[in-house]
Parts: sequence; C-alpha cells; structure tokens
Amino acid sequence: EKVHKLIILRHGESQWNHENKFCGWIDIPLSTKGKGEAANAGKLIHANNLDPDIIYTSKLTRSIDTGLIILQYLNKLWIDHIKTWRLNERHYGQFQGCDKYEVFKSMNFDKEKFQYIRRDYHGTPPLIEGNDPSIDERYNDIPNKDILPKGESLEMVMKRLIPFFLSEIVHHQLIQLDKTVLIVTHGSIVRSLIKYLNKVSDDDISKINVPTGVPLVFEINDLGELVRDYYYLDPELAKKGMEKVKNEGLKKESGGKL
Ligand code: DG2
Repeated sequence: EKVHKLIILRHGESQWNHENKFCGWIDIPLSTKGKGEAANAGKLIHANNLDPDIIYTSKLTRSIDTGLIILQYLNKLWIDHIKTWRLNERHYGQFQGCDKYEVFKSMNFDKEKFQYIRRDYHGTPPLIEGNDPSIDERYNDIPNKDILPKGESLEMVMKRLIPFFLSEIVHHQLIQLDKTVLIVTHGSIVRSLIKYLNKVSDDDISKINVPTGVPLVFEINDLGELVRDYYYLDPELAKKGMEKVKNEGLKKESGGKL
C-alpha cells in the first residue's frame, strides 16, 4: 500500500499568543520565542527524514514566516509555496484584539462559557458588524468578498476548509502527484484537520488543544484515509504546549502586558 506523508503544524508563538490576546485574522508576527520554535520544527522535520515537496500556509505572517524558517532550515526555500485564506485561523469576530483574561472577566469568570467559545464545535464569537479592518488588500484576489467570515465556529471553519483540503491537498498533491506536503497553519485549522482525518466526534474535539510549533505527521493511503494514528514529532514538547494552550485566559498572569 502506498503511503503519503502530510506534515501539519501550528505556527510558532505569535506576539499576541505571548501577550494572551485573541488574534484570529489580525496579522500579528511571531515572537522571538516563536521564531525559535519554528527553527526547532525545521530541525525535527529534518531529523525525521521528512522532505516536503510543496508548502501551504495561510495568508497570515505568523504562518508564512514559520514556513519560511522551516524551509530555510531544510535548504528548500525554492519549493512551491501556496498561500490561501482557507488555511487562515478561525475568525474570532469581535474578540479579535481582546485580552483573553478580560473576555473571561466579562463573562463573570464563567469557565464553561469561556471555553465554549474557545473550544466547542459550535461555539461562535460575536460577529463583526460593519467594516472589518482585518480584511485588507491581501484578499483582493477573492472575487466575492462576501464569502469571507465575520466570526466563525469550528463548524464554520470546516465548511470553508475541508472541501479545499480534500480536493487540492489530499487528492491532487498527495495522491495524484505523490508529493509530501507541509501545511503551516493555525490552532483551529489543525484541530479541524485532526477532527476530519481522525473522525473525532463533535463532543471530543473540544478537548483537543494544539501546541505552537510542533509538527504532526499524518500517513495517508490512496483512498485518503489514515493508515495509522497521527503523531507529534516531539510528543513531550507537544504535551507541555497543549497544557499551556488549554489554560490560556483563565489567569491574569501572562507573558506580556494586559
Ligand atoms: C489563536 C487561537 O490562534 O486562540 O486566534 O488567537 O495562534 O493559532 O493563530 P493561532 C488566536 P485560542 O482559540 O487558542 O484561544
């Protein structure tokens, strides 16, 4: 049986991950730590003899930059690079730019309500009304801007992501062209891809958190199915990162100013 390798990761820590702020479609760069995490991801990919033929990123700098740092490490900056809004982070609506702890506070410290918005399959942030400054000229190639979101649940993310992922990445690049594909994207996109490929239920997906900068590998057959469980290239590091992400916003202390 032919096995196709798909490497997926969330970008390294962004400046706003560091400062505990909801980012979504706002274009915030990597932190210094995030750049280090990206280089480490390159090292892990190289050490595991994985050799991407093509890279997909979102249209956001933190994902693009992580991808380029990895390719630089692999000496493969020359491979094809596709940037698409379909791999953009979940749009966080009116929470974009807000401090996570402040949002938690505005919910009267109701942990369930806060985690519902962050992690439930159906949890939707309040939508942006009127002009959305995070939708700028980088999306000018999209003929009908009305298809772009104003705030999304994970369910909404999957509707705009999975058909593209299946036809373009799985069936075309991985299976038909037999390429090893590297996808550098965001937390909610990695959760969506795990949910889809591993057939995780709507309830169980709320428990899955994705660390920054640790590559996951999916081995896929000619039918587009997983041939074994997906795995993190550094499971220990991934576990630490997941715990950190899970508890974000619940405490006032943070890496930056509030
Ligand atoms: C984070 C996710 O996404 O935040 O939009 O702030 O860093 O992967 O682009 P990133 C954001 P949480 O849902 O984990 O709070």
